[in-house]
Amino acid sequence: MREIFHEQSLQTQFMRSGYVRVPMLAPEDTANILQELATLKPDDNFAPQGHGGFDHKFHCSFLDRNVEYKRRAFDLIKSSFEAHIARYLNGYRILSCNFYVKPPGTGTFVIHQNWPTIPNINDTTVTVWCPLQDVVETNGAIQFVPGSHKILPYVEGPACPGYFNNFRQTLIDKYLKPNEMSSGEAMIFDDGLIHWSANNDSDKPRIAIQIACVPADCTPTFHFFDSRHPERFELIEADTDFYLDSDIVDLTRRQPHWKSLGFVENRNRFIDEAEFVALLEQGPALREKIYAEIYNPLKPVTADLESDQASHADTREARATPSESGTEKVTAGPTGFWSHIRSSLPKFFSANASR
Ligand SMILES: O=C(O)CCC(=O)C(=O)O
Ligand SMILES: [Fe+2]
Repeated sequence: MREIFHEQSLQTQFMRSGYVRVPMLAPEDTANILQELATLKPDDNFAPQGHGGFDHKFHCSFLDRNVEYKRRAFDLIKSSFEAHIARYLNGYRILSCNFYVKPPGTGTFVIHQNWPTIPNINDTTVTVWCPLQDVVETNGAIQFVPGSHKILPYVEGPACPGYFNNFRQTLIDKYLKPNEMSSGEAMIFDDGLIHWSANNDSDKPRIAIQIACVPADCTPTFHFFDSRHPERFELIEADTDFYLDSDIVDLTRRQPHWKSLGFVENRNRFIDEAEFVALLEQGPALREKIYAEIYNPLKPVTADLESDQASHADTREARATPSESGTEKVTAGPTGFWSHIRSSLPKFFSANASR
């Protein structure tokens, strides 16, 4: 079993609910970051209108198109948090860092799981989320479905909306719970946990920091979905620079310079509320198995990947050519998954998803 936290009580709590809340920044750290943030100049001026069909109404550093800004934001956040994170997490390193700013009166998120950032989706990557002012439900506190991590092998991504796509409003009405937090506190959560935040209905921007952390012994990867091969994901090496240099739109097309690390099966499928409730109930047992088995050093997780990579070696060259926009043949996978994707893609980052 992977020891995610130095402290056993945090590990136990995290494995059960998918998140822990911990003190992180001192007030002077927060003030210093806000001061530095005021000198940064993203292209969207912290009030985005969306681009390329992605209709986001919150600022996210990754989604901005000013690469110099993205690098400065990354350096500022990394240097401010690295030592604090090391106090809690055992053997994890920072992969990417973002400011998330919701201007007054807007910024509703789309409900999601974070994209996998390593090959094995049963292993644990985490997000550290730290607000720079107090947060409550009405100014965009982060909301979780407790215990929704590691209950279904699902890969979200720029072309793959959440497996709960058919009951999003129900999640908001019945399952998502807001977390009131003080400025400088942090949530450390499993990237598979279902999360969301509502509009910022206050008269001040809601500023938060998100830091994606990966086990230092894993190679970070992006799961690329190609509509011509809906049965699989291609694993693309994707370390820090990948997120700094790529635009969200780039990630929906195979880029010729990407380094392939092989393929994994696409097990994605949409479920309904009844199955979701059943999976939440079975969660502790499902996770016990995953936590216990998957890190067994006698059964290396790379074995499957290597054989999969070999069996697909003949098709690799064809895949390196990006497809023409809108001309790809739509292939219904075993679950009819791709047909759903086409209809929901433009809405993926919609600020209006729940309003
Ligand atoms: O800032 C927010 O409200 C959401 C952040 C988020 O989705 C994340 O930290 O992964
Ligand atoms: Fe997220």
